[in-house]
Amino acid sequence: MIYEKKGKVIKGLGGLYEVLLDDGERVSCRAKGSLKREEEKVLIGDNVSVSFDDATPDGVVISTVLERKNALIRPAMANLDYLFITLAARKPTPVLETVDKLTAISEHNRILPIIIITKRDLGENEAEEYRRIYTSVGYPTFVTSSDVGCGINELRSYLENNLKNGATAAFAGASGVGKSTLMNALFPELSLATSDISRKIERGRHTTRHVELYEVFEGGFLADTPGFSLIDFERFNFFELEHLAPAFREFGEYLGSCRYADCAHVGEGDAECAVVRAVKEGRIPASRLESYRSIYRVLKAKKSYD
Ligand SMILES: Nc1nc2c(ncn2[C@@H]2O[C@H](COP(=O)(O)OP(=O)(O)OP(=O)(O)O)[C@@H](O)[C@H]2O)c(=O)[nH]1
Ligand SMILES: [Mg+2]
Ligand SMILES: [Zn+2]
Repeated sequence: MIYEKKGKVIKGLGGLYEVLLDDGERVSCRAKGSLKREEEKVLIGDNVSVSFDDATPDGVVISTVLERKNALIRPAMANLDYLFITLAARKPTPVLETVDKLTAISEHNRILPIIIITKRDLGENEAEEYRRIYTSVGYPTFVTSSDVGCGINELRSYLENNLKNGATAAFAGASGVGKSTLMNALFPELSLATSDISRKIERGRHTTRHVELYEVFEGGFLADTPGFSLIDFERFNFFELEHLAPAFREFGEYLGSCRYADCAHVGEGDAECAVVRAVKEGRIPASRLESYRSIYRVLKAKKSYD
């Protein structure tokens, strides 16, 4: 007998996927041939149909990927509602441009960015500086220390209130910022592997090596993901040049007010550019405009090649 069941892909390693079926059962299976090609590859977070064929021993396969809300390249996941963009107050020193690339990619994909600043115990001033930047942009921002246990309860309540009815979230950020450590502090039953930065270098840096979704609270999903150092706009097509300014939400109220309708906000004159003026008056963080300009340059150059 052949029959189908629906479920959600929660893990994938070496072509073997784990699917949490809607009836609560978990199955381990491969994807059918056409879903192995790069462009149609199954992603963690995908809602899928699994086909069961009782007549053959290997008769369980993912047969269809259901329509996606969104799909990200870094982390490679589908159907995200929230992205917990994680940076450390210190160790490693954050690259705000990477953080801002992640907020822009989230905005473009209609995923709500949430900023998490970890390791407050190592740099209170830095943590406050980053908190100011991202609260002024308008993102929910949490400052935590897994070492001394601060900020954990607030974050847990936020998750409890927002991660339900299948809502899906993922931690993303550089290797060593403490994503797995924080997930363990929030949900001790997960017991995820973590390791310090010097040991990471010995082991080839990354401790977490695959994306995995965990069911937390009632029907909410949260993923731990491997850290990355670079979000390469040159190599990957995250979005086009015209999508860039709208992905910086705090620019929004100024976008119609520049002197020239086609202003790209890359000049220095605050008489011409309302965004530059807002930065000079302290209404937009300078680091955000810098990140915007750096991504702009890459997307602009890419556009002139084609
Ligand atoms: N002082 C301090 N150290 C922390 C804190 N959170 C995590 N760490 C340490 O930071 C190191 C890296 O933590 P991990 O949780 O493995 O980092 P990760 O982001 O999951 O790294 P990858 O899996 O490689 O992406 C570990 O040595 C942790 O003990 C914190 O709040 N304060
Ligand atoms: Mg990890
Ligand atoms: Zn402008």
